Amino acid sequence: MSRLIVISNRVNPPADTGVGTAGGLAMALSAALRDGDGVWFGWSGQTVDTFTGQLSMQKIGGVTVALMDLEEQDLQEYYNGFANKTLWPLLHYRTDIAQFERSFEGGYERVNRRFADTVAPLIGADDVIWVQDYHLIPLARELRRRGVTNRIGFFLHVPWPARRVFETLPRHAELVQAMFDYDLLGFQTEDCMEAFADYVTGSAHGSVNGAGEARAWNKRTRLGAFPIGIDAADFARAVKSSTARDAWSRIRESMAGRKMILGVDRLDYSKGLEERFLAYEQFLHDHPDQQEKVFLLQVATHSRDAVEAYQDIRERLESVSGRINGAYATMDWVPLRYVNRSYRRDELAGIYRAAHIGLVTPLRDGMNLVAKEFVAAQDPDDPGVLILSEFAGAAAQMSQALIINPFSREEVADAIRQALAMPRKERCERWRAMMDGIERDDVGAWRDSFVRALSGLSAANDGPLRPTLASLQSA
Ligand code: GDG
Repeated sequence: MSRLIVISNRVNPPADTGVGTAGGLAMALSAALRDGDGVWFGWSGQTVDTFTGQLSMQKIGGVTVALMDLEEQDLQEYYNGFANKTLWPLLHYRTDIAQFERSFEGGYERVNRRFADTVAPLIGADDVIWVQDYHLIPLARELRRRGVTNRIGFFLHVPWPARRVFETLPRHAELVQAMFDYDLLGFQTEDCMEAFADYVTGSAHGSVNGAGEARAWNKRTRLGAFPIGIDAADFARAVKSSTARDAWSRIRESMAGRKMILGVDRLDYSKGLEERFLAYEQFLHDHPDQQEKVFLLQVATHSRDAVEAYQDIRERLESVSGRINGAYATMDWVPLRYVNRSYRRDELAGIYRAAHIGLVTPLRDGMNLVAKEFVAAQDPDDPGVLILSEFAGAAAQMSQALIINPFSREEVADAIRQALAMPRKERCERWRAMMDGIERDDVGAWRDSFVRALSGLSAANDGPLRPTLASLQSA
């Protein structure tokens, strides 16, 4: 029997969907695998003195997981190193802070070999393998070297950058060449897929045809855009839970009639938090009549604390938020509530619902699930307004949001003003159009469309597909 084997760096499904974790990939994968007969393989998050390759199989929150431990050196060189100090900034256009060290690269290759050694014995003849994200780009090459001939697909959760940006990575061609050992490469947006195609034709002197077939290094693979969604039905349940209702009441009470602008992000420099704070300051400056009538609640959960760039952004945010509150706060009004703790997922649903504006302003983002969760949590009869960065993958699907350039304080400040004044009828119309898309293109649809394209099944009885997928499968 054919199973789906999903492989990602961390395997951390929430034990209870109401609790959740901060991180888009974990939420999406646990939703995609829950109650199916698939297996989710990857790192346990634990380190040991010497790598053993031993697997621990468990069932967590309805998902079968296979976990292995890594060594401390792996954590430093592969995870904190190549993944989070080299690739993450590079893929988010931050060549200024990307670090290139050979030890990182060596650790990355070693851990990818360890993943391959450990998972290969689990793979049955008919299994379909789906590798997730930038941590594991060379994994298909390692599996092929070990004789694995199964279908293997790869999905990139983060952006694929412009060609000349990617070329700043030393030995970039080796990494892309390894991607040609996958049968299917999935991107969040058409834009990212086209940027990859541009690399193939411009840097690798290969070709990409109209059906998404890419050829280079005497190999071929398929390209497709598969925008990820949220578990809309599960989120609707979370919004109705008593925990969500309690959180809603608590925050509404604390609002004292003021309007709430809300940001929810992992504390990451790609999320544009400093620019967001400065844009909000601009809004307060430009609209003195609005002071004391609004406040910004920013929930920013600590993330990747071991990486210096994350310590830097934390310090900058503490300083900017302190300055704004120092300049504008009054006896009974704090303009910026900056919170570094994380909330249960169902509490978060209640907080989203209480907000008048969702402020989602990443400088670069593969998709951004917060934008979708914010919309999914709204009251259909009186929804809040989403302000969304044009550089989030979500903007390609959510054109009814107020789309802004997050680098322009004035543009973001104007959008806040527009959102606060937006009539209910217009809010409802924009919300309905976005909500239809969220319900239709949910995480199940994302999984099914990717797996179907990878398995090469006929789309004839499976309803409409996006044009890219349709052309992929008829090719
Ligand atoms: C990567 C890509 C892509 C946040 N704070 C809390 C909390 N969260 C949850 C949110 C959301 C998730 O974390 C964040 O997802 P995003 O998609 O916004 O961002 P990344 O973590 O950077 O995810 C991204 C995603 O992968 C999926 O492909 O969209 O572009 O960068 O679900 O709700 N959850 C809880 N408490 C918090 O305080 N429980």
